[in-house]
Amino acid sequence: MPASDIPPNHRDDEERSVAYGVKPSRFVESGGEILDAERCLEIYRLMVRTRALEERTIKMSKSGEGYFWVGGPGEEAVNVCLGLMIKKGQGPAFDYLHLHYRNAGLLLAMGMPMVDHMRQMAMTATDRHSMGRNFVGHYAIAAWNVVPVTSVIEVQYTMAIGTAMVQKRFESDGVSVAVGGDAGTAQGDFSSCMIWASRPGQEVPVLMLVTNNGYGISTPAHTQHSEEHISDRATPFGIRSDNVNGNDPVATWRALERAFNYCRRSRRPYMLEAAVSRLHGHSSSSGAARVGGEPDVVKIFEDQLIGSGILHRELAEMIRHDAAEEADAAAEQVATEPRPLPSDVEKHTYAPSPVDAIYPDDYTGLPR
Ligand SMILES: Cc1ncc(C[n+]2csc(CCOP(=O)(O)OP(=O)(O)O)c2C)c(N)n1
Repeated sequence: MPASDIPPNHRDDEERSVAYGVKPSRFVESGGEILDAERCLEIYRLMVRTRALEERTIKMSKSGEGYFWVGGPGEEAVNVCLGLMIKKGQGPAFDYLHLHYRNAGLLLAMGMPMVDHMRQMAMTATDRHSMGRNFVGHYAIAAWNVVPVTSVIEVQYTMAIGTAMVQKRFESDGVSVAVGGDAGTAQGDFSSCMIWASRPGQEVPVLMLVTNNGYGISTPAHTQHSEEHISDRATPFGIRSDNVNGNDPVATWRALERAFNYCRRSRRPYMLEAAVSRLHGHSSSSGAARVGGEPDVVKIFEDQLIGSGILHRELAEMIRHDAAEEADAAAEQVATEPRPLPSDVEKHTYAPSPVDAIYPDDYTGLPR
């Protein structure tokens, strides 16, 4: 986009420039792309909040305040940009989300309060996603079309076909977004998704997003993949594809924007692969200690914004401080909340359904 097309923004920037004597840019240029300053600051703030949430939950896994940890430090840019683009709502007129277990930033960008994530981490009875029965990051929000996340990797790609078919049938502009890691793409569900999404004349609007962090638990991707990019696999299926540096929020925003525009308008599939870092290993099972040598997308973006005069170091510190306080307060809140009772174990296996003649209230599948 030429700089002249970028809407003038920026009373805030002007105020900052007076305060700090810096002449701010009205946009950030990176990876051959350009994004306006206001949007960059919004993305930055959400990335910082996501990182604070992830770091606090890692601490919970070590302190005994929570249990198993898995999450997405290093994937903040992809998640936040994606979350800000979602057409949020319930039913086929809106986007459906078929996620895996590293998407906290996406949900925060959509407006989820931190405490909703913390409750799952602490497995409290108040956890809105699973009532304390599932791992952290395994969201389920009917009102936002967030299809329950399962620990069984890759099945989300085949489920996305179903919701995309419904969206196409309803002639909406909704997109079914499926997100997963690189290793999982070796599974059949990923191929099934490509086949079903690209049937001639029956294509469906699935956005297949692959976050490639270079590992499947402890197996390095380069020992498993001979293709240069996973996204190259889309070509023989006639699926449009691209790959992007997920450590570059500006380039990531633009790549996602192109992907969404294509799926919304053409009602066809698109595959985007984002190269991301894995900053704390696979999960708490491998210790979740900070890994050295991986690029840190939050730090990279912060330096870019400071270099462009859009962000001042003191303001960055304030944003980080506020985010850490917010995460601490959420962790403190859930510490005193009730845990599930053993007597509840058979409840809530399926959602109550008035059309279920036998178990309209709470079908557990078990004899009463
Ligand atoms: C069907 C299935 N097979 C194996 C596993 C065990 N498992 C959990 S995470 C994981 C690695 C996934 O790696 P990748 O798809 O690259 O995603 P990442 O965790 O790196 O984001 C595996 C093999 C699983 N959960 N489900």
